Amino acid sequence: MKQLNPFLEISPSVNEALQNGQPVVALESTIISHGMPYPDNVQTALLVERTVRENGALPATIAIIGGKLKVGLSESEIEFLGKAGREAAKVSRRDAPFLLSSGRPGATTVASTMIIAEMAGIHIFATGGIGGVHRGAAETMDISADLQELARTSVAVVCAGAKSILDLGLTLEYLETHGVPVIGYQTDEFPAFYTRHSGHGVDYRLDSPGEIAKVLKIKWLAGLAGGVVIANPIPEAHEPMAAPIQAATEAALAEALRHGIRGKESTPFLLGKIKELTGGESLRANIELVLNNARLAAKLAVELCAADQF
Ligand code: PSU
Ligand code: MN
Repeated sequence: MKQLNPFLEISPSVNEALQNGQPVVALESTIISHGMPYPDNVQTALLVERTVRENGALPATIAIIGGKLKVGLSESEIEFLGKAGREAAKVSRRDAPFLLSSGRPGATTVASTMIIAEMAGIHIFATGGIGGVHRGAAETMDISADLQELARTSVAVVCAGAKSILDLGLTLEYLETHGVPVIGYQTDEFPAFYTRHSGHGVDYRLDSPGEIAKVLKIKWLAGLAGGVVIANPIPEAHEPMAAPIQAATEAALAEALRHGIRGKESTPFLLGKIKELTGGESLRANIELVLNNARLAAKLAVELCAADQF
């Protein structure tokens, strides 16, 4: 039934795992093309895949290539997207049909990765940070389509919270309005991506993958469709000093304003600037937190499969 969508192309190994009810973790590709520089992006993407495997699940990196919604990329496809960088399109829900039509390569954001994961029957997804309500959104209306997708698509997104380029308070309000639960993994606080603390609370704190899997299972069995945010703070050992990150964030925001950067360019521009301003420090943290999310997502996928008996 999954194969009825003529645009969906699931790799043989991912397809076999899904048919056999084995744990699979979805991974996005905008983080590869637009989120990190080459070649760190490719090395990280492959290391994330390996980390998922080492923790008992099969990775399925998602992108739009050759007019197909691809679930499970080969190493050479990951290399291709990493080299393409911003030459690849950044694809959210609205963009997907145009990439399918033109056949051009597209890297999927959290929103479009969720859509394609759900089509394939994958319910756990690991990334770095989700998009959110941008600062000044009352004027600009810049609210990531990721939030709307979380409202409607039944995929749990494991992330390190969201970056403070965003208005984290408004992001949490938006999620509340749209009925998206925010679970803190071993934390009471919503993490701010590079840093463990934001001053904002989570809705529910759960301390083990098993407890989280149980809630996910029950939510979807009970007919409550929609996504879940699982906020997993960067490990203390890899957390950079807050002050330089904060200073770089403010400087990046000011520069974006000066250059009139907006729309889909906004997030990649800010990420690139912060990286530049903090040197290797923010990139190192970024890689560590993604690996940490891949570990938790794999464990969750394992528990979710095990939870099938109830
Ligand atoms: N936040 C990050 N790193 C990222 C992104 C967000 O810390 O790479 C990417 C993700 O793919 C996310 C997208 O889905 O940016 C959000 O973009 P926008 O704000 O334009 O919706
Ligand atoms: Mn936006």
